[in-house]
Amino acid sequence: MSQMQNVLTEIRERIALVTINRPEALNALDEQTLAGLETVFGELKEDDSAGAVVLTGAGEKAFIAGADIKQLSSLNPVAAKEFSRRGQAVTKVIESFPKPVVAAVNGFCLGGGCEIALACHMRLAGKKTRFGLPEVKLGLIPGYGGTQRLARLVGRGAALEMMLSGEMVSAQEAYRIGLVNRVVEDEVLVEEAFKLASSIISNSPSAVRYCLEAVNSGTQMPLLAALDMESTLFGLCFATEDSAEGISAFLEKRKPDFKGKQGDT
Ligand code: CO8
Repeated sequence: MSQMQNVLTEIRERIALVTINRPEALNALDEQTLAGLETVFGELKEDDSAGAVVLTGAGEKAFIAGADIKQLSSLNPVAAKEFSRRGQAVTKVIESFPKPVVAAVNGFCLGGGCEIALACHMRLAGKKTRFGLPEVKLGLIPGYGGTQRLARLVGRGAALEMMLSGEMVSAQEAYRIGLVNRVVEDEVLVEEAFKLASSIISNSPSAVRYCLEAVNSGTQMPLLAALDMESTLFGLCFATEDSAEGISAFLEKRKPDFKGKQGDT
């Protein structure tokens, strides 16, 4: 694994802990940090020693306090569009990652940081966490997918309230509107994210991958096409050793030993 100053990676118990590491700037996303995230996720995709990712921010104050506002100050409209596309590319890498990505959201989760959290597959928040899309206060709109992913996750009304007011919401409010899966004590946030990731990776890796694919691709399709894709993926499960093992283990009343390999068919 590459080790970068701004993005740290450590693999424990088959789970990669990826930490955004710019605590002095509340982990704001500058170009180097975005590139670091892209590199790390690229490497983890190919790394069989990690079956899931937990993403968090260094220090106690912030997950990510947004895009680096200093870097935004010099942009013209063309460069700003490119800047938005660059961040969107990173959110797409995370969203379409073939292994589960759990955000352990600690402290401020604002702007581009909230958009990175939205791209993760699941979000756990510490009690002190605060979410917000404050871009309107800077004369901007969210540009790393926030206008689209937040509305799809929590619905138009709640998403527009956050976006148009620019105000932060508490972890509890984020839970109420469906922005986070769960709120836990701040001290055990990463541990809880690991527990969730660990329970997921005890299941069939190929089935987990197909679930992610079905939900990620299917939610962008008309329902009938998405249902068709679900059937195709369901069929493909039967080309894996995992389905044979999972079904046999149930019938033989034992724990399955999943390998996550494709079968011959
Ligand atoms: N960018 C750069 N530096 C930051 C950022 C940021 N987003 N957030 C905090 N910092 C820095 C501060 O400048 C400060 O640095 P220094 O010590 O050198 O002055 C350090 O982090 C600590 O911050 P504060 O002293 O401000 O800490 P407070 O506890 O007083 O306040 C807040 C914490 C409330 C989080 C405050 O820092 C804040 O409001 N930050 C900005 C939040 C924000 O507006 N985020 C959205 C940014 S815009 C965005 O993300 C757009 C994404 C899409 C872009 C599309 C491309 C065009």
